[in-house]
Amino acid sequence: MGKTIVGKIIEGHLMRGAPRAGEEIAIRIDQTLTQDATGTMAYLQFEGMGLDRIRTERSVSYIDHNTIQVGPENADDHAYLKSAAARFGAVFSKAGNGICHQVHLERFGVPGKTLLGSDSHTPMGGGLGMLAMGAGGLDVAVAMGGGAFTLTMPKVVRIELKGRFKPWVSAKDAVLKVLELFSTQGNVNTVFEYAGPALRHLDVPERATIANMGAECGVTASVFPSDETTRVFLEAQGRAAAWTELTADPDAEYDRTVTIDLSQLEPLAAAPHSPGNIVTVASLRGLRVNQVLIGSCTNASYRDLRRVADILRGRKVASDVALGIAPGSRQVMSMLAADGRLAALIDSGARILESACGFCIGNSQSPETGAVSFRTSNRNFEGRSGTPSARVYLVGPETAALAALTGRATVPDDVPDLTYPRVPTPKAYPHDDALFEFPDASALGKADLVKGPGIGPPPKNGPLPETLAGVAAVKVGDNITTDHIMPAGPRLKHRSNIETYSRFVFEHVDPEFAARTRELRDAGEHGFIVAGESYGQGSSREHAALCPMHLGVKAVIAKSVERIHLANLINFGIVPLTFVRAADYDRIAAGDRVRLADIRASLQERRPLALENETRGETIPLKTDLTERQIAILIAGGRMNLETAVE
Ligand code: MIC
Ligand code: SF4
Repeated sequence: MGKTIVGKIIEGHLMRGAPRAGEEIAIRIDQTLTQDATGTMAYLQFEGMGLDRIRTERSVSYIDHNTIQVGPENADDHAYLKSAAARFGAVFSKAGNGICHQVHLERFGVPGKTLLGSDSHTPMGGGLGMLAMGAGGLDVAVAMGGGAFTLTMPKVVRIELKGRFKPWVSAKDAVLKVLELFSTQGNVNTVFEYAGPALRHLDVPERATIANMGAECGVTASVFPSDETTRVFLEAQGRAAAWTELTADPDAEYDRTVTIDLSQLEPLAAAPHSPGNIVTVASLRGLRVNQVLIGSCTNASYRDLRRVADILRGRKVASDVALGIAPGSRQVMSMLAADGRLAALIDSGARILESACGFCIGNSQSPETGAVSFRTSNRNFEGRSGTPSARVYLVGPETAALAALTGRATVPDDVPDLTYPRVPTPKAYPHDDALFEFPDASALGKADLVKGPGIGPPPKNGPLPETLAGVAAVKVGDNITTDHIMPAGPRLKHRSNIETYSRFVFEHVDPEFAARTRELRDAGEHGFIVAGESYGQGSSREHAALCPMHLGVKAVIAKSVERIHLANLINFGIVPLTFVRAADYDRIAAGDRVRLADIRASLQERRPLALENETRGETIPLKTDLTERQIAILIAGGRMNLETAVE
């Protein structure tokens, strides 16, 4: 039987297990990336596990999330990460170099390699034919130390692309279509593998946009073949030697095949407050738009911004719209500067923002109360923009540029005098690697670690108690994202200080949660989180497990839990459980006294699990789908407590 691309990469990296969909496997990781908001904890854990140097082919530590630097916390983290990169042997990418995923694609990604990143949009590397996956910082730390990455062998869905985009329609609309077809739920342990005649017309940055937002469907990765287009891109980046061809065998078997005809697509948008809430821009026509932000790892390539500049050239942004543009990398910014398009953007009235995550993580550019904001980024969770009442629509760069000009949701028919600018694939990308610091053999193992006052060792959990007994500390609904659990924006600067950051757990869902749960912990009670479907979707931030752990949470009981968050819960010793009957969700209320007797023995002996709701005098059957390895981690109270964290 022929092999899929995913099958080929996994086979070449398999360290343990049988690559049959649904089974646990462990694979070798060739490259890792971290960013500053998750990387500080990842490197602290690397240190905490006693690891001495990086053993991957390439590990890069990016500074891109926390570049606002109000107060010393962010800069302290940057200084620590710089010193850790020198000591342990990572490449350090300074602030100003750009967003990790965009820069990694440009300068380091290699087709056929595995990439593990402490950021959920790491799958963007799939645009280059990598098996690129997001994970919690602890899993990435283990991979940096040479340890295997354990995952569930995914099902592979083939997405066949045919046809060609009409003018004003682009890669973002294609991936919004994928989101419409697959939604943000129910795609755990699946990989999307792209194929079909349309690939000829999609260059690497467009493929990367599509791979990037697979994360919103919850898939493990999205993978494109490595073909002539990939070779041309790598050559233009001065990295021709990194190219290898990688395609699926013609008789490869897929779990399912879906075809999308790009020529049938029209401009789409993800409406508030979910990336899966897909509507046509035509259905929004005339909607007043207050703010337009173009950037993020999804849509800030040279191709995207060149087109935006050509649309805006010689025109002015509507007087009641704020337009901000954040090029994805320093490379993109300097290309726009060199060809005069940066000037066209400035002349149009755009505010040029730093090449960083910035607005996307709610770190800046919060819109006015009740505003409608059109953004080219990938997440529009309620409140993520920093303005709880804002309505954020995710759109492609063309739709964003038109809205900036007119101040309204605009379809191409509304602007018949505008010609759609064509963008040729660049023959050469300028590559000045001056903002990277490459490891220097003489500093390896020697460079001093620089730790500001807020940077302490990561907290550890105790072993799992025999019995869990306490209170349902909070009850939340479906689609709770890691942004709900652990807000970013202004709170982001506390990422390396768990004691402070944990005060903000569920801040906007239940502002009393942190104080109440901490009190319970101090009174010797265990905290339980009760949730609906798809708990923990969104980011890879392990703080969404680490901080609840610090507050004494011992178990999450949900209808379903998303992949990366599930792994993070286990890594920090929080038991993830699901209802046998989804309707039993209604049989627990916040504040109920609950008990899971003999949890250690029950997990080890794989006995049926039952939650006693002492307040109601009822018993609720629960289940887990944990492997031996995961049970061992939970019993130990988290992966940091295992003697051999690096397997
Ligand atoms: C995000 O887009 O939510 C982030 C910020 O990039 C996160 C990582 C983080 O929380 O630091 C992600 O996607 O994993
Ligand atoms: Fe940064 Fe936004 Fe991409 Fe996350 S989604 S890596 S915050 S640009």
